[in-house]
Amino acid sequence: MNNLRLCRYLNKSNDTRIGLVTNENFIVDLTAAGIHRMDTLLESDDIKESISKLSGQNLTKIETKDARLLVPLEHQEVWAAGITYSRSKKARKIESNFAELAYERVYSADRPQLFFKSIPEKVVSTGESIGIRSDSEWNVPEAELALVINSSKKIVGYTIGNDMSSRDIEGENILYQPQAKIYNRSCSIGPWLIIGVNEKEARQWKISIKIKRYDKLVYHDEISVSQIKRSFSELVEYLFRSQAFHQGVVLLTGTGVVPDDNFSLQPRDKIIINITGIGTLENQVVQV
Ligand code: DO4
Ligand code: MG
Repeated sequence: MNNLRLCRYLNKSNDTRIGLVTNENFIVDLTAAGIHRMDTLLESDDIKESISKLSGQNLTKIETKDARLLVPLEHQEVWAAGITYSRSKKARKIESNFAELAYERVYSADRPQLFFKSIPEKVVSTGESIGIRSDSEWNVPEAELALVINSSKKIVGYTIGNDMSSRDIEGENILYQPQAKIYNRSCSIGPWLIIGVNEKEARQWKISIKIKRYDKLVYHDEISVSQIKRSFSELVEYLFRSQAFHQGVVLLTGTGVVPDDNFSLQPRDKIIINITGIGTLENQVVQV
């Protein structure tokens, strides 16, 4: 069985379903086959095996266009790692008034920077609006590979995350970072989870971002996941130190693509993030 693309979606009757996205633009309705929760499925010892057992059944398929993709999480908190790429370190040192040394040190320290990003209810899905703060003048997206981790600390899948940030607020004082990172619609995750890929394969993926303003491309860049300084297991090990995640957790792994210092998002900009091996996460900007 190839890698699996698992999603949560709303069907035409507005029911939330768990689905398997096929290559032919169909979604197989796994809820009809008895799978009601993504987080429960992610706890299973062998997710591929659990899904393949269902393939004998006559499962319902719907066309992707008839489904609205939801955030592929239910109860998982969202955390994020920072300064995991040298590009991110360089950008923070420039924006910062007096915290350059903190960024320099955390890049090479044993302990990574890990911070709480969002409760799952506040995350937006692909196709929904993503927010920029109304009290900030300098807002950027952060395109990041997201690790999907179950309660036993196992990386069971990957998805795409956007860790929106207000660079002027974070730059004014490092202690304002939670306000730069956590506000309404400050995080998007999706479009689905990829199951069955190991770290070595995921490190070969490329993350690319495009920002369109009135259909004109105003920014684009890309980076290889291999540029992440730390191993995934190292990040997960620190995240679970003295802390349990009974429902699992999602960890954004940091950004390696940062727009030029004179760039800020505007309402109605479209942010398109692609990770080869996963798919595309797309959101339009709204001021919140
Ligand atoms: O302290 C800065 C946050 C860093 C971050 O979010 C990133 O590198 O992606
Ligand atoms: Mg980030």
